[in-house]
Amino acid sequence: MDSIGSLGLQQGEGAPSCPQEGLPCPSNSSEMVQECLQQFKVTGAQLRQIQTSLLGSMEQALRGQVGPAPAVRMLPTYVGSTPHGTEKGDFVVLELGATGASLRVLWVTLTGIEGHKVEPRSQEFVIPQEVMLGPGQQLFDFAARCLSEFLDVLPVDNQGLQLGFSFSFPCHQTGLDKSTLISWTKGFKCSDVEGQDVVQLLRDAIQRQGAYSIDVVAVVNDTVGTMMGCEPGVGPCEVGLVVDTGTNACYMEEARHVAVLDEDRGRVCISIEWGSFSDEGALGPVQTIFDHTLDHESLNPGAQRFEKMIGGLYLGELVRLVLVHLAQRGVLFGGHTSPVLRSQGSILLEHVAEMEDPSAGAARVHAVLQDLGLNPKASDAEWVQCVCMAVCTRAAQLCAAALAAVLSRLQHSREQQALQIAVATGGRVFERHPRFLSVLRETVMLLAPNCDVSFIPSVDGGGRGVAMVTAVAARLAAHRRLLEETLAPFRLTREQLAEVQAQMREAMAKGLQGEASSLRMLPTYVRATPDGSERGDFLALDLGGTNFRVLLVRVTTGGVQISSQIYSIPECVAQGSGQQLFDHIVDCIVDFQQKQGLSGQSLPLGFTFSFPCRQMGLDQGILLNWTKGFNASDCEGQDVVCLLREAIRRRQAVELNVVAIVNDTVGTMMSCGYEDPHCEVGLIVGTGTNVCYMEELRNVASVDGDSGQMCINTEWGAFGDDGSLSMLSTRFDASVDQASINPGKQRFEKMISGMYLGEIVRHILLHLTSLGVLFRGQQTQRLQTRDIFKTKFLSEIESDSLALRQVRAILEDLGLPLTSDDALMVLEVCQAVSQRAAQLCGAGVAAVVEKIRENRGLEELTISVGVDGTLYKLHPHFSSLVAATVRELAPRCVVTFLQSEDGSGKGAALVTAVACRLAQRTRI
Ligand code: 0WK
Ligand code: BGC
Ligand code: BGC
Repeated sequence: MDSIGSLGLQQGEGAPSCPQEGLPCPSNSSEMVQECLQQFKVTGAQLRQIQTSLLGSMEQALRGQVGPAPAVRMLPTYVGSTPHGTEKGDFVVLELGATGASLRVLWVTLTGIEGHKVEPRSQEFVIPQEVMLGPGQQLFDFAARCLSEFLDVLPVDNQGLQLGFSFSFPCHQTGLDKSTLISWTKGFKCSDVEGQDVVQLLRDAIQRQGAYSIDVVAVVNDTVGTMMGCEPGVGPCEVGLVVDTGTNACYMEEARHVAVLDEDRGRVCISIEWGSFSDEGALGPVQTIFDHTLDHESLNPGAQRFEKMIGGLYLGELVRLVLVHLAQRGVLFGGHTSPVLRSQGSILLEHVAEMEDPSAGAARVHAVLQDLGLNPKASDAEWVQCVCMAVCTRAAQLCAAALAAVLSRLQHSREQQALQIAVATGGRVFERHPRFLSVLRETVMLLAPNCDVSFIPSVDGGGRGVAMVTAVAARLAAHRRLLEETLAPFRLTREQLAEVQAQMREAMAKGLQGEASSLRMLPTYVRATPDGSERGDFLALDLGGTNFRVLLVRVTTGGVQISSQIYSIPECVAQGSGQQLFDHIVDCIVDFQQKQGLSGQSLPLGFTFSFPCRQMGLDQGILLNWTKGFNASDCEGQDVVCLLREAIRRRQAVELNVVAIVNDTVGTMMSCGYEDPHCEVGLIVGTGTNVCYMEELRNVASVDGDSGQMCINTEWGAFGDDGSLSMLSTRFDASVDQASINPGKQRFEKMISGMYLGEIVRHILLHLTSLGVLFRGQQTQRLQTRDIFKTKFLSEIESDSLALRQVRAILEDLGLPLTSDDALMVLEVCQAVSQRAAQLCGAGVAAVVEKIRENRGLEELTISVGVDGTLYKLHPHFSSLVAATVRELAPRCVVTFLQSEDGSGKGAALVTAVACRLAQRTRI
């Protein structure tokens, strides 16, 4: 096996008779050459050690573990799939860095038809040394000038051009069009670029150039362009290997193995950046004095050590250093060197390719050495050819060891013993060094025997591949624009929220004065919050939220004990007859009494009835209209306390003393007020939404009296039913409203509460699917099903602890075939909808607390708001967004939000307790 070293030196036709171990050779000069050539021999064991060590570094970097920096970077490229072949369009491609001191501009037309190719047009521009080493702005301005020069000769518009930027240096990518340069390599060292987003630098330069409006939609590493440029018929290639001035490879890794990505499905292309591999243990033994000298004199000493043994920028230099070494010891060229030979970088890749090419023959080598100012003897030419072959063979073998590490990684990540894989190759070392690929192939076969590898030369250096990625990026960018356009109306400005606050204040004032207003500002006849002197056992009903509850509330000196039972209100009952509904309620009460051993007892009962009621007293409430999916007949316009009492009467042998009817906002305020006397506002954000607060009686036109306060149920759910919110209403709000059982009603509620947010999201997803932005444009039956997208999904999807993968799981349960980009977009839709809801709610609360502050003529108001409702309680960000909006719009109010623990049933009981205490006092 250890004979691998010699493999590279096969005695091909015209190959010089480079000395082999043990073969007879002329005097000590050949020993000295041999000793030099020996240094470039790499054993099988050494190659395996490099393979293993590189694999170890790759896996360490994938795990993203802390600890000593892994030798290779393993950079995600945001390319998640190999080309579909459906990509189409005209693209400009700018290649910088792949081929050293030159950049290339291409015009690539993708037809989107398999096998139908349009030859790209391209032009190469030499980059002056001072530009490669000068200020970054100069380099990008140079690139922008080349772009214009190239486009000037093409019959193209100067508008709306889409560009793919192939930037062949190590970069941290945070998106297909966002990439920060980590460090320069390969003879580049421009200032003010490392740590910068190179896409932005190019955009700025194109802007400065001003000749063309070019949209830079993607930045791609050259290895990725090479892999993506693989002929679909042959591929898909899942490894891209470049050996040009520098060297690197990329490959398709299972996304779940890339720790920095929170993805568990699909694959992602990783740029390995193996040029920086420098494990002393593995590389040390194969590095020669020439490698150390080369590194020491390079632009980036200590960096890119592996690349400096393989990349085309360095092969010539290695040969030069060996020749200088041998010449200075009198072994070559009669001990003479030349100024050219002594000058760094004078032997180029082309020189080595020519001299090493077995078919070139001694004469050609002679000519090249003469161009270098040398006067070589025939034997010199042979030795020089041997040196070239030794340097290149080692480069190919080292490259093979690295590639074998990638193949082992693919076997691991795909749990495949036998791997069949296509590797796209690109770069002038492949194009110019015919033996490079053959040595590489043979060495790979020995280091990775279970891998059947086909090497596919990239047709145009990856330009087409970059265009493919650009096409995908352009599609994603277009989708992102459509997503932003769709969500823009949901992104409310401070001015818009302040306008809602002002409109709400105006509507409150009008409502209190009994003028036409979308806010009914209903007096609740609750004049005070609890003072702690309440006592007794009370029954409470809680109707109108997600659950119907019957509660027994014991108010003692030791506090309040509650036992309750949840009962369902089937839709057919909620939308049946009023009699049926109230009979159902009484059935539940009776069931509860039996379970609690209360049968036959007539406890005072407080009825939390979470619908708009005009009250004429604590125990009288005329239902104005149903909301939230309730629609029982013969109730609107009726006193619901009477309806309950009638139902009780219908159910003989039941004694119940209905003392109070309260709205759930009032119940919540009272419930929290029992703990915190500052609590003078009750807020519900659940199935529906609403707020109540303690208003100065002098401001309540419909109730006599000027002193003291009364709790007002604003019924803000109906805010905007007069059209005052139309400026904020979107087409999706209109769709939800039209499909609701109360179109035109509860417009504010339909933008905020749990019954509607899921539907708004569903309508947006349908719209985005129809635009082809989501789910590849495939409308699914499920997504067209009303209420299929529950509001609780928003809370789940937006929870920080939920990775995208779980978002995907929720959506897949809905039968939605989605990509990771889809999952991300659905998350953004949910965020936009819930953020608007929370901000509108915050603007409403700001209006209420500011009203209270002004009522009391206070500079600053400290107040608490009792809150209940599933959406407010379960959504991960809703409550903080509401609080932030209130702070923004009511800076002179210090507002504490108290989440109600016991629901409004307790509040209803406390209201009943107060009523009973007051009734008792009047009786005494
Ligand atoms: C729990 C309260 C109840 C209120 C409900 C609102 O006890 O009175 O109606 O919160 O939240 P939802 O259940 O509609 O989410
Ligand atoms: C760069 C890589 C690039 C390789 C081949 C290296 O110097 O760091 O990003 O892919 O050269 O061009
Ligand atoms: C009702 C209010 C109730 C709110 C919260 C709205 O639909 O009109 O009375 O407070 O929902 O449950």
